[in-house]
Amino acid sequence: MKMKAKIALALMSGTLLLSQQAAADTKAVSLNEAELKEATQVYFDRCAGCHGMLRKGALGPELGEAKTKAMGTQVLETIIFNGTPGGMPGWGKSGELTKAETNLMARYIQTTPPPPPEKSMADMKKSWKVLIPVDKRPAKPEGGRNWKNYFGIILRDVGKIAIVDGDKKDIISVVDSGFATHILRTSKSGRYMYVIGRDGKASMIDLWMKKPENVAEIRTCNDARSIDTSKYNGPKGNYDDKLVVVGCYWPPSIVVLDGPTLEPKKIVSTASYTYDTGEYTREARVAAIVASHHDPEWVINIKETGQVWLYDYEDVANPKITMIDAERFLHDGGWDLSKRYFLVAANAKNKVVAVDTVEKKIAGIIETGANKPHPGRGVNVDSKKYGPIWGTGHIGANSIVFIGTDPEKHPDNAWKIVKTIKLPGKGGGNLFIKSHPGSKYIFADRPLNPDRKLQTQIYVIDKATLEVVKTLPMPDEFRGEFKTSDGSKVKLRGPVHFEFNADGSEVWTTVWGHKEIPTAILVYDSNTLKLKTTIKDKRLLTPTGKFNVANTMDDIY
Ligand code: DHE
Repeated sequence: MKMKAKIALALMSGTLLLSQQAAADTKAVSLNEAELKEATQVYFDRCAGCHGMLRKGALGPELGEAKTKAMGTQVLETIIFNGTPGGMPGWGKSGELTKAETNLMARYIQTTPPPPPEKSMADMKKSWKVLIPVDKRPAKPEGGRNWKNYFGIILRDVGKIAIVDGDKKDIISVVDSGFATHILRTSKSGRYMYVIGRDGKASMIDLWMKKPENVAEIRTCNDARSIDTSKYNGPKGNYDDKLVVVGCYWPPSIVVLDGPTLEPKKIVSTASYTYDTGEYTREARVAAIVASHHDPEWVINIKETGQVWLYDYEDVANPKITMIDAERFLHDGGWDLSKRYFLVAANAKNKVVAVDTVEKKIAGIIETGANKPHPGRGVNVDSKKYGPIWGTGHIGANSIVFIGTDPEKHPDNAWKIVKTIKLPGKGGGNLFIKSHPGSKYIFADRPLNPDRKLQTQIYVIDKATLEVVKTLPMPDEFRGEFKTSDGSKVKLRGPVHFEFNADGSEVWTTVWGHKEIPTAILVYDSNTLKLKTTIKDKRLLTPTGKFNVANTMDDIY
């Protein structure tokens, strides 16, 4: 079979299945010690998130040796370099991997994966540091700023967080965090920002300090994506600002920490059995976590086993866990408008699962009709026509779907798709969608679309009509080619992720970019859609997620 045809077949199949003829072309591959070391690190940094540490697949397809060997180095190289229409990034095209690194990775994934390291409570304790003890921290907010309108902005590739004043639009401080920092969440009071790095390093920033700084840090595991805090205050006790939970990819586990100091309190392994076929799954990773407002519980989504765990943290040493069978492979999601139902994407199955956190059972499982729903936290709209609805976009398709979320007053719409709209142009690439009660619009990005024009636009959806009414192009100054230190030329990836200021009058997005090229925060009026300000600074390197204190405290989206 010709190489082009083999690549087309691999792309079309989505699961990278190959013909026997392709298998006949394979040759044994081997890596020397230095190559193995480098490739293991690159795989961990770039590939394990989607394909799994043990390469059994989740958001991305499984990469078992039999399959990858059958595909051969050249096919794999082409896919790694250019990406796929199903949403795999083109690592070479974006300038993140060189041709040599692409070749190395194509060979590496044809070898047996090395066993990943384990981690114990003793390891964790060794890394725990209280940098500023509780009694040495400010007794009240310092600096006279409106700290509840601060934004924490992830500077992904440099492992830092920029704290930006949402009123004054200046960067107050830039704080170190973990490797390839992923997300942050605030404590219930908003005072602390809790940050998680992909290396499992959790850190906490005190926003009451004149110049916010880290006050404690700990390495909870080797690979993590989620963090949240306890947010229940009611008849069962006041847990505001008391506890923190980290969701680990490897070792697959839940780690509970003390809120004010990050002292480790409890580790619970999530390795378990798939909900449907009952297969033992060592790599049962923790995806999204949210804190319930109805009970002292976290909603914890176990990706590979397809279960949602309601983790009751009242007795920290002896937690109670309600295991709810849902769907594989759970990824990201958010609350409905009432904050009773949690909607999470089982993105490899093109489904959204709605969990009722009061009745502690599945409320509905909805087929989205499109490839790989990826809501971030999703978007909530109180629609005149449909009642409360929640929406998500897709990585592998241009559909945005809206689901009815009110079984009491709008039972005919509950847990059904009430409306599907299409983003203009072909292909998906959407990662995040967001709104706020203070805005008439919903904003959607599309940084993974292969088409340069579609990739660099913001899509504006009218909440009243649920139609795309406008596209906002990335400003011209970020559109050209930029030179990196090794002389190569890169194009900056388009706007990614949105967050609103506290009253919802502004929507902020960022030019994702490249780790050597400073980019910017774009601040739009969320109702007139005018670009109000471009916040530029040489420290703004790869800004990705943005989290406003007031909106994160109260889960507004
Ligand atoms: Fe994320 C949320 C996992 C790639 C930016 N991402 C999440 C959540 C999970 C997840 C499980 C939900 C956390 C929660 O709510 O508790 N992300 C993963 C991956 O496994 C994946 C696909 C591949 C990887 O290797 O990490 C991945 N994520 C990315 C990116 O490439 C993004 C765009 C930039 C980056 O950090 O590398 C990215 N993810 C984000 C952001 C959120 C997020 C900004 C939070 C969205 C919000 O509005 O709350």
